[in-house]
Amino acid sequence: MSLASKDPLDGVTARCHRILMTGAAGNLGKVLRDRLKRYADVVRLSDIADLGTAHAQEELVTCNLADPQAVHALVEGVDAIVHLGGVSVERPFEEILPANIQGTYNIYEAARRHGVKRVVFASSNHVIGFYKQGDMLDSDTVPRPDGYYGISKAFGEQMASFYFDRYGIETVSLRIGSSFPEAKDRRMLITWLGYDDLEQLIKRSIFVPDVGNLIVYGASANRDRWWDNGKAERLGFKPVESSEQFRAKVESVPPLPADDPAGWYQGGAFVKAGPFGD
Ligand code: NAI
Ligand code: 15L
Repeated sequence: MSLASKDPLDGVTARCHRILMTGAAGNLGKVLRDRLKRYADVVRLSDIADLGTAHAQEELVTCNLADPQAVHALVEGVDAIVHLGGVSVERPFEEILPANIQGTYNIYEAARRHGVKRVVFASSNHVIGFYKQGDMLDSDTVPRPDGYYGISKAFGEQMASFYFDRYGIETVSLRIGSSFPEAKDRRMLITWLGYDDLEQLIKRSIFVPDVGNLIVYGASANRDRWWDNGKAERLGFKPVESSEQFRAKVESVPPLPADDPAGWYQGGAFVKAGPFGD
């Protein structure tokens, strides 16, 4: 095996004492709730919404990410943070601001004050949603957010950059495509991220040493791509799933009309959300 293909997790114990996952009551939080127990003695699960009852290895904390004191207490004693919490779709700025912008600042400040050295930030393809479908982008592509939600994720990526340069807190920002049980439309045949690949990305983002401040795309090994994910090689990420299994079903439905902007841009329908409150 050549040095270039050496897995960066070789010789690394992919297990720690306590991982915090925010947004644990959400769709991806539910998927990762059990899976994260493979990598930590204790998984601290947090959300503003109901988390049910605590099972083995779990600590449950109800917490509004917009509350700095609550987030400070939430982060105490953790080794790594998987930050999924926040508004996950396009919404008015007044909703995005506390959850995603104040909330992400609170997470980084709490990480700094408690000496937490690794954050995995759930960013989004909506950071680059106003690039045309078919444009080939990479991790260094200048953001073109498709709404307030995408702007909040670009802000989170910049938070990560600052907290690394200033305080040495390492972050992997995952520009997740579409992580659902199935690819539901033509766009998702390209943006889909299966749950096993999501788990692999999260695991590597927590444990691969010396990542610095890294931005990678979260997509499976789909047939067609808009993202050159070369930076993910730093993590040794090798997706094993593919959206091909959904192609026949997706393509049995007529495509979007040619004049629908949802079919022009990488962010799909997010580009035509809003304006709000007129
Ligand atoms: P989700 O909306 O199902 O989960 C988000 C969770 O955050 C919810 O349980 C919600 O209660 C919680 N939350 C919202 N505001 C909060 C606040 N102020 N304080 C505490 N918790 C709050 O979203 P999903 O699909 O699970 O996504 C998880 C993360 O991944 C999100 O950050 C999302 O933006 C990101 N992402 C997800 C993608 C996907 O395909 N599922 C694609 C790209 C990014
Ligand atoms: C996201 O960022 C959202 O959180 C998710 O619900 C999907 O809409 C996804 O992007 C997508 O673009 O498919």
